[in-house]
Amino acid sequence: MLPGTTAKKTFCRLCEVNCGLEATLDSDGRIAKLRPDHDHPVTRGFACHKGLLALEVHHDPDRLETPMRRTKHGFESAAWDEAIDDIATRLRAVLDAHGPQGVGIYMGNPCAFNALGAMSAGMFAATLGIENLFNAGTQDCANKFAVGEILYGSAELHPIADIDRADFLLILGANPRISKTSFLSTADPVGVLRAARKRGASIRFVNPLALADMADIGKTLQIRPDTDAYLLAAILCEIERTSGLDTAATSGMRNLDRVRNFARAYPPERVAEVVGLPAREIVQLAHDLAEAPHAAVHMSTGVNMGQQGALAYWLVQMLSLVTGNLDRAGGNIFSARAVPPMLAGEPTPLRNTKWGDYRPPRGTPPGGLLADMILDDANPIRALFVIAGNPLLSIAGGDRLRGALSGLDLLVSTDFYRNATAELAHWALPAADWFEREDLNYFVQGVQREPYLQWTDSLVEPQGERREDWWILSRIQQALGFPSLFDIPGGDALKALWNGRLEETGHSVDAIRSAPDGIIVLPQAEPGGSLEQIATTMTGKIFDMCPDALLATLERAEPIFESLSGEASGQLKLITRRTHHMLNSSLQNLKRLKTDKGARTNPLYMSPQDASDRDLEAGDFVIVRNDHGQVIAELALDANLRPGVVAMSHGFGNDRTPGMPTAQAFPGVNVNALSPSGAGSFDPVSAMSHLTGIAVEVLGKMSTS
Ligand SMILES: Nc1nc2c(c(=O)[nH]1)N[C@H]1C(S)=C(S)[C@@H](COP(=O)(O)OP(=O)(O)OC[C@H]3O[C@@H](n4cnc5c(=O)[nH]c(N)nc54)[C@H](O)[C@@H]3O)O[C@H]1N2
Ligand SMILES: Nc1nc2c(c(=O)[nH]1)N[C@H]1C(S)=C(S)[C@@H](COP(=O)(O)OP(=O)(O)OC[C@H]3O[C@@H](n4cnc5c(=O)[nH]c(N)nc54)[C@H](O)[C@@H]3O)O[C@H]1N2
Ligand code: SF4
Ligand SMILES: [Mo]
Repeated sequence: MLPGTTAKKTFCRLCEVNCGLEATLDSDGRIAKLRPDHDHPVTRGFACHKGLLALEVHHDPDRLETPMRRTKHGFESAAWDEAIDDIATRLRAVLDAHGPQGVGIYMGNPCAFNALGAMSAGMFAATLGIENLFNAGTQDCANKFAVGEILYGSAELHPIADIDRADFLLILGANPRISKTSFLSTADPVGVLRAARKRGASIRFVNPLALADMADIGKTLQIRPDTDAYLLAAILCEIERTSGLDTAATSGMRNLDRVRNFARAYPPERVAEVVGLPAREIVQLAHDLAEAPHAAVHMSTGVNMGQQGALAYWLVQMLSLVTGNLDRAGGNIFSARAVPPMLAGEPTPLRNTKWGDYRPPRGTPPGGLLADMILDDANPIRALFVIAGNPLLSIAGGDRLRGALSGLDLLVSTDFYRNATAELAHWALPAADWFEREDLNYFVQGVQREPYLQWTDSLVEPQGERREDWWILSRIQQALGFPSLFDIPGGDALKALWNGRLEETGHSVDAIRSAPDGIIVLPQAEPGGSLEQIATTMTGKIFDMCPDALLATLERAEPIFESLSGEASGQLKLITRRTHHMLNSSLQNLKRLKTDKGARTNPLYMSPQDASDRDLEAGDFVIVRNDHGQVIAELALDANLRPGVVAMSHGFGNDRTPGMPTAQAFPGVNVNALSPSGAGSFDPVSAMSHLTGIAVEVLGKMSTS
């Protein structure tokens, strides 16, 4: 290390791996360098380029440094007092006219990696009585939250694939090389899978996109998009007809009949055409899974974002359970955790709304209703606080959502940048970043392959007038005359709030803060006994394999199956696609990620066969359209895509973001203009949006002119 410099340990908060990092501070106290923490007991020097580029976000001259107020002449810098006063005045007016129903909050994905920010947003909502608490989860994993609540009693309980001990691993809707997994936190997921393969485990991916760069790890079964629930049902059906479901593992459990009757409706021969896989491959998959000594299943966002993510996730639980792999080594296990799961209580009934019934998991309404709820005549949302999010690009709605957000009486964004959503805000408020605040890796508790707790200090003072999200929200609460986190005796809000959740497991903020490098490695939980414990907590009796609250999702399966069966054979389906070059919309302003042409925007990927059938070539501009909207995109070819499937990345569409000039120079298009919104756009049991497997039409641009 150079003289005058100091090294400080921290961890990445861009994705669920939370890689350990080491920052070097120069003699001025500025962060000069960021590198992987090679001494980290769990992540062991693993990190990706995105995590290291967080330093460029920290130093980016385009970052928000002061509160910015939108005026007729564009955005103008203002003092905090002025911002808070104006926000409080406008908010009070909305509360007076509409009550708390007139106010909404949207918590973006980075709230998952901001221990105090997330807590404070919840407290802000509770203090003001705000029920419209939207978050990125309904675009990501609300199906998992819902099934967790209904089956296991908590949105936070998710048995993870025990990769290290499994003999057979089924991985649906995940691309571990690009995204590094979700709801299964492990450093170097590709290396971990490769090690499993080397020791003899069989691995199968299920994905419309062949994961060719992981072909040595496992074969991809190239499923038709948005049909995974039927594949899973058919596997269950084959297991039922071969060996029955009434096994030692399910003995005495409630509602086995419901599971059996559901599975029987979807034999492999019946679903083969809809899922686009030969019946014999499905039968084989069922035998591989059922006959492996230890089999594990991991299902991720590619399935979550289909129309039936909750059904698919429930079926994953059932497959794991009936094959004796749930809560068992080498199967799916409840990982150890230092933050106990928040219990959901009895599943709430479906909420009846004019846009259809839904059950909000964790109280979250469907993101796909945001525009409708703002534009509603009877009970409109008139003020919206967007905390670390970019709903204009990340949720469905396109121009209609833009119009709705633009017409609000108050739109406030707290962010690092004036992103596409913040451009529409009355106030764009400058948030402190990862290096400018303390934090705790709370979100991944319970889904870590190697469980641990990590604390980070703030490494530097917030630059300029940047402030932590909790500070901003607390100032607004205070201005309205409500108690806030500023009132916590001793001023250590993080400690006061998180100690409350940690004490049950015998941990404390002080203990983590003073642990070497702020890390406490937790012993892995011994599998076994969890279902009995869950049943006791939930009903005091026996485990319910199919609680009533799931029936609404089971009932949708047949009508959706019929409509998929009836689709025209040439119907193109648009799926999601993440890339190495982006993290949702978060890194759009980094020049370094825009140097490679392939990374600059978001082309429409198509299989060479589909392109030649349509006389299209790479580089052509095409119109992609459907009933929801239309975008014009450059065509790129990808031979790994199943014919009939096209793919595009979200998080682009920065043509109107002067506050993010690099992003604006390479704007790309908002793929969510093509996603359904409003009534029918979400899964009622989970409020999860439908964002993959969307029917589209692709036209050569010239042909319409
Ligand atoms: N079509 C389609 N749509 C999708 C997806 C898809 O695959 N396809 N994926 C979905 C998924 S999985 C997700 S998670 C969502 C993401 O959706 P969102 O969370 O709405 O959006 P992000 O693009 O992640 O934007 C996060 C914003 O937070 C800012 N930020 C980062 N950290 C902080 C912080 O600590 N504090 C504050 N105040 N701001 C911060 C960033 O600058 C950025 O502007 O998008 C979803 N939308
Ligand atoms: N580089 C990068 N890393 C990221 C992110 C990012 O934007 N960029 N985002 C982070 C976030 S917020 C999240 S939630 C995680 C997500 O992490 P993952 O859930 O692992 O997500 P993806 O890598 O997008 O993998 C989804 C896969 O599903 C496939 N797919 C699409 N539709 C279907 C379908 O109908 N059925 C099946 N079986 N597969 C389908 C897609 O081809 C894709 O390969 O990634 C995180 N990490
Ligand atoms: S894998 Fe995720 S947590 Fe690790 S450095 Fe990359 S973005 Fe950060
Ligand atoms: Mo996500």
